[in-house]
Amino acid sequence: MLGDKKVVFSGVQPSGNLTIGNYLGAIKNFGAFSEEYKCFYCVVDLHAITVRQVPADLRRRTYETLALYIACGLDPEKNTLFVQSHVPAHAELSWLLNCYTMFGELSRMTQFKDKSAKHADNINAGLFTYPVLMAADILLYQTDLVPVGVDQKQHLELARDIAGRFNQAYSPTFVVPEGYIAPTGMKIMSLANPESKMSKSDVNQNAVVYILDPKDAILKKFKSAVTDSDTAVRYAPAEKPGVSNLMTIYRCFTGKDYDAIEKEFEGRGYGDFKLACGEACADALAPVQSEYARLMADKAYLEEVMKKGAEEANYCARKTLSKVKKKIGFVI
Ligand code: AQP
Repeated sequence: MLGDKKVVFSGVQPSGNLTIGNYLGAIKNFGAFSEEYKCFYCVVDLHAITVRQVPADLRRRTYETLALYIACGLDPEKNTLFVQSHVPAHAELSWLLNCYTMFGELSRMTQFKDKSAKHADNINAGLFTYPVLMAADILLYQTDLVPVGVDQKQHLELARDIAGRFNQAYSPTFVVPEGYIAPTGMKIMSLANPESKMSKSDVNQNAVVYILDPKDAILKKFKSAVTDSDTAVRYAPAEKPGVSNLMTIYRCFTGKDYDAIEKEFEGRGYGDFKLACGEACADALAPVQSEYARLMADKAYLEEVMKKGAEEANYCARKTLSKVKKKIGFVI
């Protein structure tokens, strides 16, 4: 709680161009909390460097991610929007929490296993302790609710365990956060390989629809999406993962449920269905894209938002950090 409001925290890494997975699984749902909760939405640049980044790209994407937050409906007057590295308490608390996190716990994290396999030449310690930094992000703001995609559920569980362990070792210090997984977005899968998550760092551009893709690229990507040799538009994730993934995307963009979608495309082939998916996606993203273009032309405004956000976030974060240091026994 902060004042009389419960707290929401979430973040997105500026590690690539944001995808419709990031949009449907996370950002699109953030705005719904702004009235009822005190919301902190962070551009998590410290997390992004667990994978090697080109400096100029990282800097540009930090602005882009912030602009996308706003373009997707997050009003900086109602939400604290900030950049993680502008609030030193994240890195500091992360070190402290490292000492309350077990090696075995981190070894079990599936994201670590996946990313180590993907980046075998750079399995750095940051990749391993990533979930501890994520726990610090969340716990610093005494967060009640964390809206994330289902892929982050395991990290969130760990954050809860770390909070509980610290509270038990000393006395209640952290709110133990709950996750909020959007009922529709869940996990958007790659268009080229529906068995794996759609990821912004995927090297196959056709597998991923970016929020900023122009309409013709969106239509083309949906047209070439992997389906199956059947022709029926039917929701059956195990049997028809490609079509089911497209149905989830169509459902998220149109609000229609799976039964309605099956009826709508009964007796029609995949071609019609894929075109409808592409159209629905492009139509929904068009207003986000034009607002984004307007914001990116006003860098001074984005810098103002970052500065104000960092001040608000620093104020709250420092309070928690000094409480933690006292409990541990540091002279402060
Ligand atoms: N495919 C997805 N479906 C649903 N939700 C997703 N999210 C990411 N991909 C999907 C959610 O987006 C938020 C921000 O993710 P992130 O930037 O912190 O990192 P990530 O989960 O590792 O996302 P990516 O796109 O896969 O990035 P890279 O390729 O850099 O690793 C999170 O809430 C996440 O759940």
